[in-house]
Amino acid sequence: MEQYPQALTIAGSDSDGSAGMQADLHTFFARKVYGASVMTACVAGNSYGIEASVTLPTEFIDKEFELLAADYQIRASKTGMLGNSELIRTIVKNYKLYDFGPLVVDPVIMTKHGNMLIEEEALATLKEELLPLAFVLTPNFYEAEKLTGIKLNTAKDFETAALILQKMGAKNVVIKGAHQDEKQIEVVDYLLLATGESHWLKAPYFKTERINGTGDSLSACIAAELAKGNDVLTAVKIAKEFVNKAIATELFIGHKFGPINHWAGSDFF
Ligand code: PXL
Repeated sequence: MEQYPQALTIAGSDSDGSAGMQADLHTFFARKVYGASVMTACVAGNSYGIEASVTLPTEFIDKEFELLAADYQIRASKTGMLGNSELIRTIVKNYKLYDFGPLVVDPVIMTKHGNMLIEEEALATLKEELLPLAFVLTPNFYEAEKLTGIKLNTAKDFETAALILQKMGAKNVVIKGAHQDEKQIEVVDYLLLATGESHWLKAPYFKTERINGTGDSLSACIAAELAKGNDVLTAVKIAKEFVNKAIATELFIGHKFGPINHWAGSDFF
């Protein structure tokens, strides 16, 4: 194995550095993995919200893939913001063309501020064309409801939703639990492995508004750990611990929904 394995984020740029591609690259760096990036879109925002976004031309995205494939040895990849059906199809086409390792799909739908990062019409393309390529799929509670069409109220609902997502083609599924209120003492995620084995993964709940980029960082950390050759269960457990540390060690940058602290999760195995 290389000194620093290479991983790829296929995502949108977030100008304040807290989420999207920047959160992925912070995560790769913190976990000692070299990060390459295929940019799909750019958003202009800060810790109060997002005010504008653009998508990049698909021919440009093709070039990003082509040049990386000609030179780098990507061991694992992840997707973040995908914007619309045309972008999703471009990514699917390129991902099938080259060997960029196992793919972690974070089906990003909405930001913490409530901005949509994907057009409603593109959800069907995401489900039908990208989801079957997912080695690991990491929807949050809301995204899992949107993708499966079922309400997640009980533990049984999580199990049913994960099975539906596996039937759609995702090999391993992590559904991230809801963050409810200040009485909540733990956050519980559900992992269904390709083998059928399942795990409830618990972590202490930490009340803070500095939570931008948590989902991006979790999926990036899973990709980083897969790039090192770890199995899915190990990768997901490390990613949860990484994000918990990054949330619990607050970083005071920006005034509202600020970034998590990627440095805090860089110093364990
Ligand atoms: O955290 C979701 C996310 C993903 N990608 C981009 C973002 C955000 C949230 O702000 O800006 C580019």
